[in-house]
Amino acid sequence: MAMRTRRLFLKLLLLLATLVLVTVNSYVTVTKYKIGNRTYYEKFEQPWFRHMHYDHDPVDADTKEESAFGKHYVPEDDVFIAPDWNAHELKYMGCLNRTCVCGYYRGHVKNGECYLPSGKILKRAVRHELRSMKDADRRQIENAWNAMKTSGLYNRIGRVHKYSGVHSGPAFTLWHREFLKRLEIALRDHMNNPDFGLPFWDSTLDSLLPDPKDSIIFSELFLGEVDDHGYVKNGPYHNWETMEGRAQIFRNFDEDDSGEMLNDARVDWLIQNPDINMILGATMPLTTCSMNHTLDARMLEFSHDYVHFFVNGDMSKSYSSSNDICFVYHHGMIDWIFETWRQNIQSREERETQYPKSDERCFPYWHNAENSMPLLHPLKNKDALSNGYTDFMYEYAPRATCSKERPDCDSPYLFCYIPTNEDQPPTCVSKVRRNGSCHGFDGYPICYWGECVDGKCDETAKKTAKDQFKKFDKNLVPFVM
Ligand SMILES: *[C@@H]1O[C@H](CO)[C@@H](O)[C@H](O)[C@H]1NC(C)=O
Ligand SMILES: *[C@@H]1O[C@H](CO)[C@@H](O)[C@H](O)[C@H]1NC(C)=O
Ligand SMILES: *[C@@H]1O[C@H](CO)[C@@H](O)[C@H](O)[C@H]1NC(C)=O
Ligand SMILES: *[C@@H]1O[C@H](CO)[C@@H](O)[C@H](O)[C@H]1NC(C)=O
Ligand SMILES: [Cu+2]
Repeated sequence: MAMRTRRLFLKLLLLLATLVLVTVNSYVTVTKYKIGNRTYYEKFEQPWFRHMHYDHDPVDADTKEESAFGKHYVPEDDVFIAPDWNAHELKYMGCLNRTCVCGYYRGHVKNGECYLPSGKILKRAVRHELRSMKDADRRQIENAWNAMKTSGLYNRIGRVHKYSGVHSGPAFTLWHREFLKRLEIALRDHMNNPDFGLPFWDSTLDSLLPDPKDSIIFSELFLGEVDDHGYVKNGPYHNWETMEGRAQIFRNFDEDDSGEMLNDARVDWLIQNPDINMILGATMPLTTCSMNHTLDARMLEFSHDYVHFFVNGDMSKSYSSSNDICFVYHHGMIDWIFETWRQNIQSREERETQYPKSDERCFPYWHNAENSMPLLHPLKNKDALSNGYTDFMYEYAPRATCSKERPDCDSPYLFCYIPTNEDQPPTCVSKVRRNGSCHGFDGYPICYWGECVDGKCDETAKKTAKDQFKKFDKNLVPFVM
């Protein structure tokens, strides 16, 4: 009898563990079918997607011309302002090492080092996740962006993406790598301490939240909140005039069901993937392509798309996405995935040579290794495979991690989530903003302000002693433009 009770108890425990696992570490997507007069539901449990996705199909070869075969669309009523670099920028923006770029900062080269006018030596820029930087350091970067916005430099560089960003194929990752490198060169020139590089937004930190748009990342401390119409109403990027002259950035959460954050399952799948096509493969192949890879919905470019769809608004279209700082920070994360994959899978030599084969039946010539990157002269697509980017120009700070023994993510904006299932490692998760959903995380310090009451972060509720891991930043003052 005692034995039976024990077994039952163990069974119950197992069931409970499974339930928790299902709610937090995997998603159930449902497809509805109508056959005859009846409705059927097909349920699919997996760790990759919150929502079902439309199929990514090859492009019909007959529509090659009308589909523009991968070129991105600009609305007909767009008022064209020609993008370009000035003479000073043209001289330095293509640089892949620090002695080359030194003149951009009006420094001088001595013994192979670049000495800045301040006397400091130019180092590799360190790129941090937004929530893993000190507030004062992030402030400095926000001020630099705002100076670039005010002077028109940000929008001028934004137009380089608007009119010539390359998408839907092998050059996508490389074109954006080079674009971010240039934006970072300009950004560092506007900072007192140029040791910091372009920060990035690791949306896997938001993926486990019951409602990722309630993450602290969308509070006035980071990317800003939106008003009832979707216009960014506070934070460092408040009143950011778009390239088209609108007074604010526009975000339209919940507009597109395909939208979702990156998550660990997807990122792990990518950074360990032996198939180069999952990272650099054609995402819009023609039907005439003798496909050597499936159009897996987890391919890097597709995975990247869903975050654009999640934020939506300006982020939903390639011609307008550079209006939103989310674009810059999200692409920083895409570049982190690319770099981590390079380090995990390729040798130094392979990193600079492996590239999907040119084939007109698969993707247009502008994706070929030998093609010049539009508006990123003098570089060709294959030049962006160079080890110079991360040997000399920038590096990534390690990701925030935590463990049972050290349940701390070294940030007041993150907490350590410890799954009850022993198979699942503890992981850092973003805190939630005011009135955001904290459902399912009882006992965790999930609310940045206040307490989790009835599944919502209540700013007026008092903190309790159980918030043992919470660190307060007393010097934090809300950003005021
Ligand atoms: C489906 O429903 C319609 C309307 O109720 C009915 O006329 C039809 O016979 C039904 N068809 C089948 C296959 O049951
Ligand atoms: C730095 O870049 C310049 C310009 O591309 C190149 O001529 C030079 O050889 C590079 N130096 C190093 C150390 O790679
Ligand atoms: C696919 O593989 C075939 C046979 O190995 C090759 O001829 C073709 O070029 C490959 N296509 C692509 C797009 O890599
Ligand atoms: C949070 O919700 C309460 C109650 O609905 C409301 O009074 C308050 O204005 C909200 N706060 C914010 C910052 O939205
Ligand atoms: Cu783009």
